[in-house]
Amino acid sequence: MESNIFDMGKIDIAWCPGCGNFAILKALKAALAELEITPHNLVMVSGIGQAAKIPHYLRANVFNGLHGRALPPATAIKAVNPDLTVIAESGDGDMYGEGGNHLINTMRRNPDITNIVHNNMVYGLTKGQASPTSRMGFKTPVQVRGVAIEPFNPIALGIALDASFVARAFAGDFEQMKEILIKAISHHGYALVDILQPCVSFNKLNTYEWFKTHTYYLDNAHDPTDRTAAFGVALEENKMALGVIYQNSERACFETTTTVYEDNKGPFCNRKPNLEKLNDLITSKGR
Ligand SMILES: Cc1ncc(C[n+]2csc(CCOP(=O)(O)OP(=O)(O)O)c2C)c(N)n1
Ligand code: SF4
Ligand SMILES: [Mg+2]
Repeated sequence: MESNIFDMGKIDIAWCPGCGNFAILKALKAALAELEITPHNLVMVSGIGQAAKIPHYLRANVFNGLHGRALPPATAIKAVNPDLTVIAESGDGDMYGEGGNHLINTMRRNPDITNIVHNNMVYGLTKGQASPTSRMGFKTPVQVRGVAIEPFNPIALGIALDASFVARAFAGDFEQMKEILIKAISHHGYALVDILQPCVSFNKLNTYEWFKTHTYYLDNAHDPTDRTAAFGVALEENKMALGVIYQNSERACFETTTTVYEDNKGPFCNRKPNLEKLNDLITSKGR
């Protein structure tokens, strides 16, 4: 097998054989290597879940946060050291359910981070409850009569909030997934990549075959800078579009608009703490 600078050597991976997470991990490592990013310059941030274990399976700096709370530390890490490549990666339950409020406000804030979501339409780690993206009618040990509400649409949400990069990929297509990840990581601003990922143990509805027959690739006729057209694509019902659906490269990033970089462009993490100011804050004199 071809070696990759992000390989961890012989490690135990706690995913089921056949899980779509393996292909996502491989595609991410290949994309990072092609972009010539180095492990010491990469920070992987995640929450809790099967997908959220991914930072433990590649060589990089890791911040493993609370359930649903990957985006705030990812935003902060990038803000204090804009030279780093920061990837926030978790599952659909973690990012779209528990972390939904952070998702909304991170899209609005537009930090220069990549947000990869393993969308298996189920809670995998906790053994098969419905997630926000579970399809109507999906039966689980908790939703015994089937899910009764429409699934959450992360692509439509991203376009509605003018998230600066919104894409969808499929874990069953390695090459396309890698290409989409390369574009997302290269994008300057917040980039959402929703990856359709089969969970072979707890989702017997949304299988590799189901995803294949319910998706199609956007062709060159689609202009990702056309927000209205992108919104139309996001709302399509029969098949889900794969590829870069929306991109707005005009939006300023959080790191460039935050006041700490107004007069001094050097990374915040390299500055000496202003102890006098800090003391004033603590003693309330600075209020
Ligand atoms: C505050 C809190 N609530 C609930 C849980 C239990 N819990 C752990 S992972 C998880 C869902 C994970 O689902 P998803 O993000 O889709 O990841 P997957 O396992 O499917 O990859 C839940 C509900 C928790 N750890 N913390
Ligand atoms: S439970 Fe599902 S998501 Fe978790 S490792 Fe197994 S197949 Fe993958
Ligand atoms: Mg999930």
